[in-house]
Amino acid sequence: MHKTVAVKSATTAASALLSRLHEHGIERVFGIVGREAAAILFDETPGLEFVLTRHEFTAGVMADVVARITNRPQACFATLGPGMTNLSTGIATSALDRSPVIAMAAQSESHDLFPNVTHQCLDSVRMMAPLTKWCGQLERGDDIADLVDSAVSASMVEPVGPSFLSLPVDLLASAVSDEPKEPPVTSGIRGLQDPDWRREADEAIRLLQEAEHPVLVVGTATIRAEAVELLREFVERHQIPVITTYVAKGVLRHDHPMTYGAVSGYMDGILDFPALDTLFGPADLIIALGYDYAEDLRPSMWQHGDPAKVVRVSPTVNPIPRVLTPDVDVIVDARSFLRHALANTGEMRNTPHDVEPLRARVREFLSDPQEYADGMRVHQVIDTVNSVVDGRGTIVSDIGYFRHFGVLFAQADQPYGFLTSAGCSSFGYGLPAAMGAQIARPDQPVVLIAGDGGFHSNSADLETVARLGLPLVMVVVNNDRNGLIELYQNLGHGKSHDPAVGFGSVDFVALAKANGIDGEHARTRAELAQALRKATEVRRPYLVEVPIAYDFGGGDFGALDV
Ligand code: TP9
Ligand code: MG
Repeated sequence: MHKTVAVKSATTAASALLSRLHEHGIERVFGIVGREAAAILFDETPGLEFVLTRHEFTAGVMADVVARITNRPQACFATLGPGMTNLSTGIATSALDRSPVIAMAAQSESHDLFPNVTHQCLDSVRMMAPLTKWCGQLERGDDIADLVDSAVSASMVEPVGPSFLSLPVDLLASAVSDEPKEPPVTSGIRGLQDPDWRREADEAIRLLQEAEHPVLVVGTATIRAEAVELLREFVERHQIPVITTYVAKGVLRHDHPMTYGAVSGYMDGILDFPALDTLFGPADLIIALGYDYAEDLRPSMWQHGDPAKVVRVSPTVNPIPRVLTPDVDVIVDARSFLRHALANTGEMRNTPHDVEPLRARVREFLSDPQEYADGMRVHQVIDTVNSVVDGRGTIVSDIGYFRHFGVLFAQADQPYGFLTSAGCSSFGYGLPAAMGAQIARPDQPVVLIAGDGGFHSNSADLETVARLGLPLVMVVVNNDRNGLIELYQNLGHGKSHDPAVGFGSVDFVALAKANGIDGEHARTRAELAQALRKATEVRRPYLVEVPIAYDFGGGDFGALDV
């Protein structure tokens, strides 16, 4: 029998914390609670629910993706010590992938806070500081709302990223003033703005009007600046090709003539075709709009043909001038730049350069009708997923070799219609990212593509998918190995080493069923198309396992610099 504990009536720091988060528009806290449950129940604030996950990394990534899609901060929570360390890869993801996440972890009681000495006590502030935009610890219960405000403000400034708040358990339980607080000042995402940005922008416009083959290289800061409609108008008016980073796909419809695609350092190798040269060779001006090196579209990828002039448009200072030395540096958000450019760009003399040979190669590659005895090829899987999703929803990719096929071929017609972790690329990201996308877009199909390595590194949250009833379609491409790493073994050594990449086989359909999720195996295009159609119609979680194999030979992977 448990003792009945007297229920405290005063407002606690815990309830003040939750109500302040809610005042910032946060509706969910993703995470796992530990012994601080005695101080915080998470039912204190109507409109703010707790979403229990099986791993803290899952909680961090779910918060990241909901924040990314809604362009508003989201929250995740872990217990002290190991809960906090498990959460750290989720926090690293929102740091390198630029998402405004408010991460929190409990901490030992303030009178017993001796890192590396007290039970489960680690120096979480020192650990999280390098990963975060702002990092602090509650020292007086009454400060809680101010600390939440600081965490939110910092996270919403470009480069957008996570904040971390450490919460000693006794202070969480402490009584705080009942005095109503002023509501927080909320704002959208903001960044730097050079007082002279219009002069730089005018210089960029002058270069644009002189250019024959300008190209827009678009990163996700363009989406965060809510500049997608302006970008579409600008492209429509001036017929400028758009090339995107992995995650900025969808800023134009996939079938728009000016969509020249997302690029990856793997693309020449995958297509066995000089794709980067075709895309960038003729360009005489690159406008890197909302450009961010972390998104893995390296300037070296666009350095083909005669050197092009480069304009950088970003709400941050140029972080590594050695890597990117722009001719014109416009320090402002993409929305302000595009508005200015739409008002000031006159007659253009440009013609979009011809990429038809690349498009023909992609069409030929994707239509591959062959049935391979050792498993489908990933391009066949993506092509089949496209035919069912048809740009209507979100395709989410975990990390692995298959991810680069998704970057190149997955169709996306809305911002974040294709999601992957471009910056951090922790494998296991896919399942929680798909869960977050489904929560943010409840009425749209969400299809996850994950490899056996990444998926099984974080598959415990299948139960969470079932419990929350998220109607995800999960496609696991299974080759019983960490295929991408086998590719690198071959690139570096000319051979594979199985003990470092090979797994025993896992029946992922049985695994899904063990977690209350239906599924099936699909071995051909026809079987996969049928399974996907069924899965998108049932509106219940569904897992399809597809045996696959890779052909590593042939193509040129020189852009990877291995
Ligand atoms: N550990 C973490 C947390 N993240 C990463 N990215 C690694 C290790 C290194 N990457 S991408 C990958 C690894 C081990 C293997 C992916 O294997 P898979 O079966 O999920 O995909 P595939 O198709 O390449 O075999
Ligand atoms: Mg694999």
